[in-house]
Amino acid sequence: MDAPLPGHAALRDAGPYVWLSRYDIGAVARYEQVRAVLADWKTFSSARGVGMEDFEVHGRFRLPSLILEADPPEHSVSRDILSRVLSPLVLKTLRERFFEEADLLVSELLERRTFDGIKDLAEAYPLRVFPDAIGMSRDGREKLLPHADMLFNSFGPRNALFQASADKANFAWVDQQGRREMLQPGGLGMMVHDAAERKSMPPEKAAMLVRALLQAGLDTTINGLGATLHCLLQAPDQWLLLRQDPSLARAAFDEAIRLESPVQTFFRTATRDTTLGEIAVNSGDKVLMFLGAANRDPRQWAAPDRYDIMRRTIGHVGFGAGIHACVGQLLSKLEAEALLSTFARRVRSMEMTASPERRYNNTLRGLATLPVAIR
Ligand code: Z7Z
Repeated sequence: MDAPLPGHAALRDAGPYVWLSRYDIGAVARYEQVRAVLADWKTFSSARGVGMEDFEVHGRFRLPSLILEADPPEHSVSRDILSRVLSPLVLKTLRERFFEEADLLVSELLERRTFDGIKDLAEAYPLRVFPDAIGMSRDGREKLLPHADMLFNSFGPRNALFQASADKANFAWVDQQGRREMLQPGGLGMMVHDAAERKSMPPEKAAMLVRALLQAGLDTTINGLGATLHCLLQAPDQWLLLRQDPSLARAAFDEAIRLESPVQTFFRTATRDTTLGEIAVNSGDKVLMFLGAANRDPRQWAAPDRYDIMRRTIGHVGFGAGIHACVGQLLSKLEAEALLSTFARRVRSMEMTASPERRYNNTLRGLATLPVAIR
């Protein structure tokens, strides 16, 4: 069985709130309690960090995000700006371009016949459309993925994985990319600046919101696309369903997000004494939410380990829930729809040509390689 799954089952079965003495943190792995923590932002705060470190105890390792690591009312201002910029109306303007790029990429892959489903598809597609949609400069885009790898490692312990990725990341460069003068007119980045200005938010803060898009929008979507391809390769019946009806592309993506949960974990900090499933939670506890475990909780899902693109996936926590639910999810779903529906329309058959290799990160779950052949 896949490595984390027995551990997740043990955590769910151990109780509604579990103490992890090795790290001195609390954890929730059942669907009901993960939802309860996500829903109650007053009791389970993000402002002291959503990684393992408590900002009030350990200090801040860099400027906290104005949206991820904030509570209302500060959070609401940032959220409002980003949700306008990532609204259905704005995303409609990207649609045609996203489908054209998908068509070009699938043509190239059909000509090659064999390729790496991670590097050549799951990474290649977002790298072609996402930085352009933001309007970021051409130079240095190859720094985005090493940076994201470091960032998602930084939410976990300061272990060897984190250290190795930190050595390859360039913080200063990424911080620069959000500035107005670095961005193309008409892109989402510039729209963030314009919306921020209307709310009298200073330009340095607007730049941090653009940074949030760059940090949060690429690696997450990549692992979601990689997970979908991997799921489809392992479930030929579901691949057939998708080929027969490519309009199921979004459903295939959403179900892969539920099943594989590319973002596996996140933390909150308890702001008062409370209970979870009648177990005491102490004020100041760091609470680790196992999103991936909740998304396979048999207390919530029928046949939770089955990839079923006809399933009602509503309510899964792969994009979070509550006030911090992924603000960019419509953008990621548009990328998925464009790429996967085009792929399903044009590819007649596909198979894995070797075993995939896992990629390791303290927060993200995904693959390093996925060798495939298509016709
Ligand atoms: O920089 C940011 O504001 C930021 C926001 C969200 C960075 C990362 C994320 C993020 C974290 C996105 C976990 C998805 C999952």
